[in-house]
Amino acid sequence: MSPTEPFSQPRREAWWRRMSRRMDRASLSFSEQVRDVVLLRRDLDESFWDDLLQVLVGADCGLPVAERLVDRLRTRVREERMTSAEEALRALKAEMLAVLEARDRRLRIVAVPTVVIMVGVNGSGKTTTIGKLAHRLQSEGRMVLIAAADTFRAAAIDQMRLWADRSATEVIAHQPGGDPGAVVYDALQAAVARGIDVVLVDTAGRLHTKVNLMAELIKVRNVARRVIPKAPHETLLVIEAPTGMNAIAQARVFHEALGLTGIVLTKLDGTSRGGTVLAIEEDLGVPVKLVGLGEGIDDLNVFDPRAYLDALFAGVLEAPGSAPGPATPAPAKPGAPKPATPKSGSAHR
Ligand SMILES: Nc1nc2c(ncn2[C@@H]2O[C@H](COP(=O)(O)OP(=O)(O)OP(=O)(O)O)[C@@H](O)[C@H]2O)c(=O)[nH]1
Ligand SMILES: [Mg+2]
Repeated sequence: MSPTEPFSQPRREAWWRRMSRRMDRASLSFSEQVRDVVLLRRDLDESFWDDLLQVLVGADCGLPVAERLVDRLRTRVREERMTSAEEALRALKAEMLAVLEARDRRLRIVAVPTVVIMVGVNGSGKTTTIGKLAHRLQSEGRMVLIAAADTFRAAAIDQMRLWADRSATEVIAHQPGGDPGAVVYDALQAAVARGIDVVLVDTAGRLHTKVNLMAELIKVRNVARRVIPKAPHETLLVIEAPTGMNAIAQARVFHEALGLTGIVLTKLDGTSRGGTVLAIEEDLGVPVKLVGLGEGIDDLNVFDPRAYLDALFAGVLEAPGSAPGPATPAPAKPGAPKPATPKSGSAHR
């Protein structure tokens, strides 16, 4: 296992098979549209290309990405003398894969301690993602410490603690209402003293439009740098996949303020907005590194472009070498307790 690759391959494959079932809505909506609009048509004429462009824009690929994909595809179809819609669609999937595989998506766990700050609007899934990530990193043998720097909501610290307890991860917290910078300062000092591998910093949700709250995040980052000059090694923006194209405006502001190193796309289990990944990455040049597909502790993984596209095109094109899964969620393990998922208050401020 490389130091920057936290999740092992076999586990990833099984997880993504499960995911393709959970992505029902995204793949159904995308694949039904593709099937109806594209596959039923015989000729690769002008209206075929117009319809394909519309399907891609409808799936939230964003117009610039959709146009570029269609342009490239048209050239390829001409050069390779393709005649059927199915051939064109296979080539489309290959083009999308090439775009997605060009990015380095590894979590940069490069220093001891590596500092990861999670930011985003209210209720996007920051605390939950930290809980899941702590569990994953700990189970792979890394020592993790959590800084509960969401001091805005009284319940936020308890929520973070509940998650941390599930992976026996220690939390550094102050009183609600305290200075988030001071929490981070203490956590990083403790991490250095104890040789902790990864510090995960939970922050309060904030609207990107609130200038003073964005300034607070910059302050937290600067405090971190007083202890560890190269911190934060990862600044991850947590975005809910169902937000669709509106996420781009949010992401731009966070990126300008903090210089994001990655995106976590949560709630991919409940959306028909399959193309958002392409649009966000194109606009910001920042890779989607992790995805959340549920409220359970194991429902987080690295973003795997090939498996993602297989899930998206399921029902239209079969993934090579894989039998399509049933369109129902996997049954829960008998006797497995449903995890108590600490709920977010999501108070906007
Ligand atoms: N279905 C689904 N729900 C999720 C996912 N990630 C988080 N949630 C749920 O989204 C809600 C908000 O999650 P939190 O982790 O509290 O979000 P937050 O960004 O920390 O919220 P604030 O601290 O209030 O800004 C919770 O009910 C989570 O269980 C996911 O990947 N899929
Ligand atoms: Mg939170």
